Amino acid sequence: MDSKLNREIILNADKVVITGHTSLDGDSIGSSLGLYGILKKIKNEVHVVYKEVPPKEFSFLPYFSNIKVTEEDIIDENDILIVLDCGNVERINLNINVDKFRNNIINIDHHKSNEEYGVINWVDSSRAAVGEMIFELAQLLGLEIDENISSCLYTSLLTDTGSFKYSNTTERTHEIAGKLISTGINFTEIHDKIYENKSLKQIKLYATVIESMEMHYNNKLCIMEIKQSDIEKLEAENEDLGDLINLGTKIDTVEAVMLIKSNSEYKKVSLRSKNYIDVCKVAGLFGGGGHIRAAGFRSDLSTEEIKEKIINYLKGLI
Ligand SMILES: [Mn+2]
Repeated sequence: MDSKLNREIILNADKVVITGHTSLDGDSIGSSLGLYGILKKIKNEVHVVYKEVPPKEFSFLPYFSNIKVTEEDIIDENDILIVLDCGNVERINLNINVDKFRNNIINIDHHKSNEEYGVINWVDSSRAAVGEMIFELAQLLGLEIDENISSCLYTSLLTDTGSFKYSNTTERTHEIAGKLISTGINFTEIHDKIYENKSLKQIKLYATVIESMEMHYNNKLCIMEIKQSDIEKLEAENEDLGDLINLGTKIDTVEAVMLIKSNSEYKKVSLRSKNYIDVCKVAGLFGGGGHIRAAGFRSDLSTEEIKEKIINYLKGLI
């Protein structure tokens, strides 16, 4: 950790603004609110600010109602902006003139690709979640982690490790989780709020998608489709669509999954794989991209044309 990251730098600032990356997730928002609770113990002027409205699924978190949403550039000369879980300037969930205020930015992150855009850059890719780093920061500053802060940081650990199952989870992650639990948090409730909170519409969407499943190559390729008309019929919203693709990866024989969301103008296709298919390459066939195990693209081709191209490409590979 950078030794410049100390109590003085916090206390000397006029105000401390905390933000995360765009498309907020559990780590970004959990670590922001956790840090807010920690710094509030020594400073009045601490704010969590995003330009995007935070997802309401995290509204159970302590301090959630203190979040300020604004598109204005609210950083002044003697302020500090702490950016959490955000690898590059483009993803900062706040409008700020980075060139002008570079010396005000503290960048705390665990993405390997972090571009070190701050005056202090604490980047540690061995950390499962930024929530872990905020826990360490509290220790360093000698500030107590109470139950409210623990709920935030536990959410950050839980979501970025997929409930402590991804390979980024370490002994230290579990040690920190243990210390958070010892403050008395209701971890069962946190788990339920995050994972057992689907709306009825969302479950009905599952049914539609499961019904559309088409299997190829000895059940190794699963193709699913959801039409705009299905979504409208159920009066579902975009945020209800998030994890539909995981229905395919749950099948034991499946290696690759493709979910086609179609409306009258274009198709949006999401791709996932489990072990060996590089779906980023598949997306590349259509001008898209992403990661080896998760990728996507948009296309004006018909559903049949997209399917055919992908099925042909995977011949001999899957
Ligand atoms: Mn993260």
